[in-house]
Amino acid sequence: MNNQAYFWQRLRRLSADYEELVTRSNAPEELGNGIYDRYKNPVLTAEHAPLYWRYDLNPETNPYLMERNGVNAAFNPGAIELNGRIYLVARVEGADRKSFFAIAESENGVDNFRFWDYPIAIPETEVPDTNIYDMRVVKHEDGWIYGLFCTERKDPNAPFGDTSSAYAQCGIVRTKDLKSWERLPDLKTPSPQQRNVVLHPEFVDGKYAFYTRPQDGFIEAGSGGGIGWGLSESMNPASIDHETIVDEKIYHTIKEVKNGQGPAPIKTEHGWLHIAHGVRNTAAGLRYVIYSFMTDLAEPNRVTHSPGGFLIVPQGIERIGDVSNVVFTNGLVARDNGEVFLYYASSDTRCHVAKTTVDQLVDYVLHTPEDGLRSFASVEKRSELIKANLELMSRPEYAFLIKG
Ligand code: M1P
Repeated sequence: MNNQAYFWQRLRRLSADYEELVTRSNAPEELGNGIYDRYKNPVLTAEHAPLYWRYDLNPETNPYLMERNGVNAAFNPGAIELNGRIYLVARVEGADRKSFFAIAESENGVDNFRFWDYPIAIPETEVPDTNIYDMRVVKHEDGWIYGLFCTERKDPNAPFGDTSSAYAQCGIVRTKDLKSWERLPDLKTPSPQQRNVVLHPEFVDGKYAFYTRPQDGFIEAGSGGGIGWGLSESMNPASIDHETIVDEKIYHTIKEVKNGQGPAPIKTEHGWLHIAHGVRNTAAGLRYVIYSFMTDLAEPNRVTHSPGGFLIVPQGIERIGDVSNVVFTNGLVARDNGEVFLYYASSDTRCHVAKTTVDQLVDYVLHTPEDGLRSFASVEKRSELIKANLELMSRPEYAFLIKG
């Protein structure tokens, strides 16, 4: 086969495979856990990146149709609903390890996500970002849509030869239409580094309110005690003078090493419903799970309910990827009809959706027991449940349930 024929045949095949992937319908897994339904297929993967992002499509300059600009992963998306359509602001990672943001759009929020033609060119500040990722997209009551993300730069104090020390801060952009983005100065806080910073959607005491994640180093939260909180007079520039801890990391829990706010919380009649990630250590490395808690409506920095354990834990294929044993969320859509699309990524590789409702999440958060922090307390709690259930199971309507 001559090169031209090879090129066109290969392009047709790639195009057919791509179309099959992006038009594939998705369905919830059967039964679920009563809290949410995971969907069978990931909603976004590296392969969802359009062919024209990855290949030079000119047979003269790329006769072998080589993938020279590969995409490694599509994960950790911010999410927003606008005019009934769902937009994910995904973290796309190129083969060169640089992450960037790109918008993928879907009508129903569970499948047929297609990237817009171009990724977002986030304007730089005076100190250019080396890497940007994990945007939390928030419709604020001031009328702007803000995007808060992690900006990573090489540590200027790294000794000669140290090519991996970095520092993380919170970058901020705003938009009205997801098309044109204005860069604002990075958030200033008293902490040496920041990641997982999220803007609260409403003013608190007339100020902008932030969930922060103070950390001593790039990876280690260190003395940064958990999900933090701070207020700023303005967004341009945004500056927090005093940081307090909302949800602390705790020994021998799912958030022992560190934790971080996920998307902006959902306002419910019972309080602000938060989805977050918690990290613990294992002999096989860090394990990231998703958990939830609720804070007071008038004081969004005061926890009122804190179910013990995880809400979402990596399962099956989710456990495997570039950074294995990770589920992470920074995007959800709570629709006016009460439905919630919770977007989460697995192992820093791909994005999934779990569908639930505000009612289900509220029920889960209000009525799931807290972590007793000791094995004895866990057994006590479980035994109470078993006792109550065994009593129920002596009733005729439970006769089909086999004991033991
Ligand atoms: O690799 C897992 C996650 O690690 C970071 O989260 P955290 O700051 O809580 O450790 C982030 O880089 C996140 O993007 C990544 O998914």
